[in-house]
Amino acid sequence: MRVVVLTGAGISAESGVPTFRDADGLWEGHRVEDVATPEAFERAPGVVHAFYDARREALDTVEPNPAHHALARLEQALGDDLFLVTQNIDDLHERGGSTRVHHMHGELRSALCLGCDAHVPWPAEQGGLGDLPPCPRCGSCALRPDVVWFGEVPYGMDEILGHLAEADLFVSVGTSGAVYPAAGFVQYARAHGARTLELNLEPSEGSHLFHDARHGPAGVLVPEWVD
Ligand code: BJW
Repeated sequence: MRVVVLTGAGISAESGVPTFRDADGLWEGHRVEDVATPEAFERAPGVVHAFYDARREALDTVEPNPAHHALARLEQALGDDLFLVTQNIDDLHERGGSTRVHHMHGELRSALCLGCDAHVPWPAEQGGLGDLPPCPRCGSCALRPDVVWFGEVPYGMDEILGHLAEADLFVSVGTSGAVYPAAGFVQYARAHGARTLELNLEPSEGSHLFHDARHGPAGVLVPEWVD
């Protein structure tokens, strides 16, 4: 059985990583839609760097939860028949034991060079704007967070769509279904014959598009489903 699992911010919520659209959904008064754009980075790079610096630093204070560990067990059981794609830029899947994770919206611990397009590790011991060293590949002073902002194309779409088209089962965990193209994966997988299952705290915006849905905390629902 070929399985595609899509995860969103809700899977990391029980680890203490805030989601984007729960509670007031604001970061220091900003909506994510106002911070996570190339225009915001051009207009106010310091604000955008501060947003990502704070989240990167917070990574050291959080741990994977039973949902991340359960998906690592699923990888051990299914091998190459599991394709795990996450919208999250944290590293909790990897720290929970998953070895193949497709980060469609990028990664907090990675930097993207605007000079040569290289993906390089985020510089150690470096903080915000002005402290960033030049790109280790080309020497230009143009590193930015290696994340996918609104208006940019998520990473590896061809590979993702290929796996969705081949999937027997598509499972969506902890995502609001508010952001495309990830919000459209359920319809794409269904159109190609997959069974579809939502595991989310509450019905998402696209809940009605799934064959089956279970609602509750990911830390309970995912282990129940995997084991
Ligand atoms: C729990 C829980 C617990 C809580 N247990 N559950 C079609 C229609 C309309 C608009 C568009 C469209 N196509 C494109 C657009 C524009 C745009 C878009 O979608 N806009 C919307 C606002 C409408 N999309 C884009 O611009 C994308 N690019 C694009 O489409 O390029 C064109 C193209 C695509 C494909 C091929 C060719 C061309 C790019 C989108 C980039 C999104 N970037 C961000 C920031 C990433 C970096 C960062 O992290 O800062 O990604 S925005 C933010 O939202 C982040 C997230 O990954 C993403 C999704 O959020 P997520 O994960 O769903 O979190 P929440 O908070 O929304 O939901 C959490 C859920 O968990 C809730 O449901 C809770 O109930 C639940 N939950 N606790 C289980 N314990």
